[in-house]
Amino acid sequence: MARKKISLIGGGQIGGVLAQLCALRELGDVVLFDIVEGLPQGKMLDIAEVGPVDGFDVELKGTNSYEDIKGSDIVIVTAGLPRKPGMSRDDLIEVNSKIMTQVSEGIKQYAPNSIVIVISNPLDAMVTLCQKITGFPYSRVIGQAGVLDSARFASFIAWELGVSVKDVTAMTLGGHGDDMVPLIRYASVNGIPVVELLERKYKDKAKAKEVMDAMVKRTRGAGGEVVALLKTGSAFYSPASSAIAMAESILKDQKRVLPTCAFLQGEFGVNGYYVGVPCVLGEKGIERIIEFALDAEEQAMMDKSVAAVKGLVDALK
Ligand code: A3D
Repeated sequence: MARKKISLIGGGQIGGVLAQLCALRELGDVVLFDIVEGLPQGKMLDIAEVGPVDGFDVELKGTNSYEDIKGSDIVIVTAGLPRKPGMSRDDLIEVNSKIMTQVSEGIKQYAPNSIVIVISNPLDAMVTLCQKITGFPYSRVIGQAGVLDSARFASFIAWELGVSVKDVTAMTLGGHGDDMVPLIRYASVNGIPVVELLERKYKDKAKAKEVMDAMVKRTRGAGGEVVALLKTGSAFYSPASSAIAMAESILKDQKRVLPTCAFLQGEFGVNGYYVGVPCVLGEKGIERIIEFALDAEEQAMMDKSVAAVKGLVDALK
């Protein structure tokens, strides 16, 4: 059986960490593409030379030529500018649309059978554009945002309750913007509702709600919190790890249920837009969208988030 091939378009902060994670986990051979000459070659040489120390053995290639992505099973796209302090993700739409157009044409020509995971912002609009230009089936063009947003929500819950992050389950739905939808009702510690645990901790329902609301607010602004601290770019370790979880589920046909930016055709009352929802990820990409009932409050938050996505996608036209 041939080794899997993973191509990474964009050799910046996230691209470099993606390459290293692919190597450490021996997910397959890796190609890192960037338009800056020497950057992807230098990063891949740097990572490759530590194979004897880390004990991985995969082929790593840096390139400025799209031809090298031929035969890719998965392509992960991070090409595009990141935010600076004070910017919203949406402020990136004009410049990153141009980049995404070029990138998608390259993928269409040289990796027509690949599954594409987009990370570039504004995420929901960039995935939409990538699917339009490649013309690939919706199941093969997806976006990473929800795995990271959910991990941030879960981290804040674990820190608040003083329990291991490993035992917290939490999920966010909707667009990757300030209106994302952290699902309070389904957040749990090994199945025990977080709301109940907060109420027991504070012995006061109002205080418990206040604490939960603060965690929801922090989750929605978590990307901006990192941007404000870094000052020169946005989060890169966490989006890379999140996309690798999705890629691994696809490459190993694990069928994990991960929040994924997926094209909806009626699910959750949304038609014709890419929005974050739980999906089964396997060898075919999105194999199933998992639908479940939202209560009135959750549906209202979802509708608001989808309205923001629509505004953004309509701005592409
Ligand atoms: P950065 O370190 O600037 O890397 C971007 C790379 O893209 C640079 O190396 C550029 O040279 C390269 N590039 C520019 N134009 C092209 C092109 N036409 N073709 C190929 N490569 C090109 O940014 P980063 O890695 O920190 O972030 C990358 C993107 O991810 C940004 O748009 C961020 O906003 C976004 N991001 C998304 C998330 C999500 O969770 C969705 C999180 C964090 C960042």
